[in-house]
Amino acid sequence: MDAAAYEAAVKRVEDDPEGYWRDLAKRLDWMTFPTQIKDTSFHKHPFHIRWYADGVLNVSVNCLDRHLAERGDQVAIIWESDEGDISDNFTYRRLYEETCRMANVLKAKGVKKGDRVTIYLPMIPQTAIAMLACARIGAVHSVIFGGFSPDSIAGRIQDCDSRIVITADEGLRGGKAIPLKRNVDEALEQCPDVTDVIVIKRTKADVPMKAGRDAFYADLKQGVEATCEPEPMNAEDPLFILYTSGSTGKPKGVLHTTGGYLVWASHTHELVFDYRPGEVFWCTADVGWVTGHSYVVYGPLANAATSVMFEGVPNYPTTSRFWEVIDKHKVEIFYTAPTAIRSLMREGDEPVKKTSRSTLRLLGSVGEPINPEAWLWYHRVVGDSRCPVVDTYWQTETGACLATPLPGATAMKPGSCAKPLPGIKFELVDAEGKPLHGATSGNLVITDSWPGQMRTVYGDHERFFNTYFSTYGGKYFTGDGCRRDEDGYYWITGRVDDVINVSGHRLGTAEIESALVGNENVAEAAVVGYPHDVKGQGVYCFVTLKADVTPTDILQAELKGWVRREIGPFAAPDVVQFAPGLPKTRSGKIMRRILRKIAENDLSNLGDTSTLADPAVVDDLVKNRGG
Ligand code: 6R9
Repeated sequence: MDAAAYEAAVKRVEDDPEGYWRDLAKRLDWMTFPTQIKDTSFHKHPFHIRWYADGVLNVSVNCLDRHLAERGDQVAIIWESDEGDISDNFTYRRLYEETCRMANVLKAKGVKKGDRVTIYLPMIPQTAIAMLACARIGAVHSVIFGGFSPDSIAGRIQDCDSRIVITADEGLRGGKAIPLKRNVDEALEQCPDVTDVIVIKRTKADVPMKAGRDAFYADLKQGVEATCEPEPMNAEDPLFILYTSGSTGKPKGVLHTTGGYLVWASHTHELVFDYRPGEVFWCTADVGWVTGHSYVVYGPLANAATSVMFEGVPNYPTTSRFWEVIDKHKVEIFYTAPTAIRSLMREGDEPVKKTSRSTLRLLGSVGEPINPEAWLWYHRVVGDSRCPVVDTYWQTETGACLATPLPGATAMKPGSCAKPLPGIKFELVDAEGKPLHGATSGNLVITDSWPGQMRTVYGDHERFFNTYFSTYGGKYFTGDGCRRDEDGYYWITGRVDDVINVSGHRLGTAEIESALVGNENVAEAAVVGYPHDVKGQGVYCFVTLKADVTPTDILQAELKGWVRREIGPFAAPDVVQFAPGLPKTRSGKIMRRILRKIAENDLSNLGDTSTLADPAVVDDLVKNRGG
């Protein structure tokens, strides 16, 4: 898309929204093409978000069947193993047959349209196959990132009342085995309603199998047919649930539906990455996060792309790993996260320069703000100054990309996600919700719906409204702060709520606090993020111990390990500081602003502490800063 085409699209969606959104839906194969296009209201009475509501389609047909005639022998997924010892190509035909087999296995287990299937798998092709198999029979998948702990798995299984779990014996990441089956076993002690666990063999490790509940997929698959009738799905039938952290309470089950989600994922995959038929596209995200859903699986496959699925990590076996994989599989488009870029940048240019990367045409970034230094290094060293960088801003809630520079249409400014895509209406508002104009900073809201928007919080529609639409009445609040410059470019400055972003992983500080107070030694905890060179943000915990407990280094380490186990290794605190008291207002509210400043070591800016119930606690916190 060039600049004129971008302007024309922005104008068209303004002048003829129905027509624009209807045309966009034509990129999919429908069993019944929708006559109802957009039917949305962000206001409480009435509040609803529906797209293409009378359309009928199946996501797996759009990702597989419709490509078979012309691209059956084209590679759909290139799988690259952790060690690099195995790579395996799945053509569209093979992926189709494997998906049908898995769909038949699920059916044989009694899974029906609308049932929730939990997927807790490593980055192996069977993960994509499991997702597509659910889509084929109309089951709703809930993928849980392999880094989550048994407790986190249990919470997610219970929340969506899922009766079946697909997992693997073990995962492999950076040469380390991850005990997936063991984690599931432990989680299921709290989930008596789960009737079936399907186990895929990845490492062939010996794992306990519970009779009557657990079965190896390899056995279930024997003799199963490689065709399976797709379930006709209404556009607004659920496709998946993905749990994500918010500023309060337990993680929310973000629900995406069939038609609008796939339109938006496939449209943005083509538009944002300027995807051209035959190209190899590599998104490094884990399928356990939304980026993996939309840009490893659904977007690329709907577009008949060749998508790389990478099991490993950026720095194993060597810090050239990413670049070697690019050369090995002749990757044209590469999409990763700022935290990976920053950690590789620290290793210097040599591990990059010794590889060719001559196939690369476009680079992408996602997950957190990218600092200009990392952006410039990515562009200059990785992309040899010849590949545009698309800094794509979006969220689990938004389904797929919302804002990014478009190669050929928008000039790039390092660190800015440029402008919203046609049809996405950004607005900056002040704390009272008053719209701000021109070059300014404010809270980022979106004033109208787009097809890829989440439809509800699973099982709690009220929470959906309250979380996103009640702060600034009638507008979707992203939770992000943002600056708009004199050219109308947007610069995301990070979350303004109690969500932190650690290595691109979203965490609610409330979740970590609740894990900490679950420890028998802890009376109270307050958690904040602070700037971290590689991870973007680090986790800083202020912990008040129970009266009879002695603060020791051992206890500090124990609490870090505790959070690791309670939530997952990626949530492990960087700093635990024991605090005899936390700064509170007289009404008992913890003043997080002050804690953030202490964590950031910005001690000259603590602001007014006179309203605190006990201003002296601040002196103690400052004196005993950790780090
Ligand atoms: C896709 C994804 C969403 C939060 C979002 C924002 C941050 C994502 C960004 C970015 C600046 C970008 N974020 N992309 N900030 N520039 N290009 O990451 O979803 O895990 O739900 O995180 O990530 O703060 O609100 P999710």
